[in-house]
Amino acid sequence: MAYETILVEQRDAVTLITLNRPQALNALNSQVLVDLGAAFAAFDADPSQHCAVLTGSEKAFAAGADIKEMADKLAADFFLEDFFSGWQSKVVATRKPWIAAVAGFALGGGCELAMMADFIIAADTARFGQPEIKLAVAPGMGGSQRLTRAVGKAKAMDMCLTGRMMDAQEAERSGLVARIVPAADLLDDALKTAAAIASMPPMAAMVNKEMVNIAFETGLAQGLLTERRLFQILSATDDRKEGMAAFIEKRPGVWKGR
Ligand code: CO8
Repeated sequence: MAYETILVEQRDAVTLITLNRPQALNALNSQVLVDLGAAFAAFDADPSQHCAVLTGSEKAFAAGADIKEMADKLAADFFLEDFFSGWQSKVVATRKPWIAAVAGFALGGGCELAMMADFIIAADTARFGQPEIKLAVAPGMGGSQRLTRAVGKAKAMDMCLTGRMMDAQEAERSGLVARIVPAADLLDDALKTAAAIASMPPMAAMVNKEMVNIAFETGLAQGLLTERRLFQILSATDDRKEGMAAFIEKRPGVWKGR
């Protein structure tokens, strides 16, 4: 399928999605959401695909929501369109694991999109920020919530109230990114990591993702109960039997995906 604002390719079991609006530093307009929604839905539905990588360019993962598209909208437009809600239903709703590989600017909606990923691998050139306050607005795609959960109140307040950028080292120290790699190795490293995830039993990968996400949605007792129930469900899969047999027989497992 051809997309207007992104490039999509399959590398074995890994889907690579590249934001492709270089003239606007990959600013996220409505078409990007339409394209990403379709690409993530196709990825989720394709039984040959088990992990995805979302990346941008060397200069910018994404420099934010598209300010030019939003500038003339009225409050009623934002409200009636329930503007930004599609990011939750079309991107965050992806059930299979995916990684954001971030180089350069990840600002505003760009930082928020990266935080929708299961984790972020950052190039040493990556810079994260929520500069919306400088436009007299505030994050609208999850920044105030996901950034606060990732880096804590002090740093999140610092970022949102000053609009300053955080470099890759600070982002790793603060828990926003999983690891930093040299910019030249970013894509290779992210694709290798995705291939490693894609080689795992697929249902187990989806359940592990769901379990970790539940930690952000519920209290400890309910989270622990849900974890046990999901663990018990996984134990009924053919892959669980195969995984344990393969370990005992000292051979790699062969997964059915169920
Ligand atoms: N939206 C639209 N276009 C953009 C955006 C953006 N977020 N960011 C950059 N561009 C465009 C520039 O306008 C420029 O286009 P042109 O060549 O036609 O003038 C092109 O991309 C290249 O950008 P620069 O020339 O500015 O490149 P620099 O290297 O000089 O600077 C920066 C790079 C620092 C990243 C700079 O472009 C910048 O500050 N961008 C905006 C960052 C930002 O504020 N992001 C947050 C956006 S707001 C948001 O995400 C959510 C809520 C918004 C609600 C608004 C309601 C009205």
